[in-house]
Amino acid sequence: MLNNSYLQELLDAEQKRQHEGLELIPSENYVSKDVLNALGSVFTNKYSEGYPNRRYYGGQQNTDKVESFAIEKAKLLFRADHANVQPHSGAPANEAVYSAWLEPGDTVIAMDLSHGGHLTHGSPVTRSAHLYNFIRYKMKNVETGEIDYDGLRELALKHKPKIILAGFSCYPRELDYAKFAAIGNEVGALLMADMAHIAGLIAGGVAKNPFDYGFHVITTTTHKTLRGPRGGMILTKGHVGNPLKAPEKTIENIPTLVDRSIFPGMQGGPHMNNILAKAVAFDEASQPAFKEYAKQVVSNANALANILMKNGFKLITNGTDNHLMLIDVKESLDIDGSVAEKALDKAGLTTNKNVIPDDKLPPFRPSGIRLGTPAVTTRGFKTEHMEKLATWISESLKNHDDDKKLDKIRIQVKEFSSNFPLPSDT
Ligand code: DSN
Repeated sequence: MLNNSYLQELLDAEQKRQHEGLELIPSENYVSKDVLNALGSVFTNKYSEGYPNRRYYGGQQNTDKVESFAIEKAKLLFRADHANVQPHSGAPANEAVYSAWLEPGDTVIAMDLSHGGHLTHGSPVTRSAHLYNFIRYKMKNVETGEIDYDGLRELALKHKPKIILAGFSCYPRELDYAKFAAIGNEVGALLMADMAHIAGLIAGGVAKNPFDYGFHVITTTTHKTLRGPRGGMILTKGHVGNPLKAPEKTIENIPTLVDRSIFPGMQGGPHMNNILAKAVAFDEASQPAFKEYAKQVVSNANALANILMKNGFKLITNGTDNHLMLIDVKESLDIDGSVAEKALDKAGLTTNKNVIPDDKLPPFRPSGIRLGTPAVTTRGFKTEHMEKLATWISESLKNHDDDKKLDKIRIQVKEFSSNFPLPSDT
């Protein structure tokens, strides 16, 4: 219990919200009790600037072992040569790679935000976009989700990017990494993949691993499908050189360049409680049960997408290959994503409004809502439960202005959810 009753009330209210509703935001998940315990552990008291066996503070006999454990587990999970587990989240992980490899003004080719890319892939509102020159590629066909690889190659030949970035935060299909790699190799670009959304699917063996196609760097968050604490990580090929000598900018030196870019380049002390929790989560993701989880996430998403489409909803790319889907609520029901998000919230179903490709509506009331299955799968939902979920989504959206109806659905959601405990309850 917290001493401050106001803060305890807020914590209780959030516990209740998470128990009684269903989390459908595809970038969220429910962590295990062990991950929560690690986050709330005394490692939060410790400063550990530097890396294992090269710290600027004493008392590192335990932190060094924890961080080394997390690094080795991450390398094994993703078939990486090197892992930096210190990034505080995904945005600093991406910035650290840019800063390790680029000079101001250099060019990066990345996916357009409205076609599924992320803010940190060059959205004009970010600091990186002021420092570097971002060029965007898009889908060629929004009905199938096929990326315009010919257009991407033309852009690469014309602009000679230093980085080609594959990755997304709202793209429901699998990328063709071999095509990215062929284009990147032709122009001598660093091949970087931002796998924040699908890291757990890669670890669980149900999504392709960009390293198998010649990529040099993967960035990710650790809290989405990977089901760890909020945080980031950079995985690389290459070899760690002399940490005291400024390395030349070669692909072989990427591990050293990245390490120096994170610390001391842009972060100070790593959050060791968080790194302990990452170590726990990577260990959990190495277990056979995690493979089953990852498989179930994808089967559930596929089932949910198909039922929603059968119920007349328009999905961007007409389905999904991964854990997420994007409903065009403007075309489906002539409402905007903000109205949809609010209605679903009232029914106890948490989603987020999202732009659709080349959206004509603004980001605060875009045409879509994004949803996914990582969290409900953690609670034990199987494909046979997707029909019920799809009916609630569909009924809530169709009755978005009927509070009585939404409240009825919320009670049904609450009753049903009570059969599916959070992992931290058990
Ligand atoms: N905010 C994350 C997401 O929801 O996809 C990306 O950073």
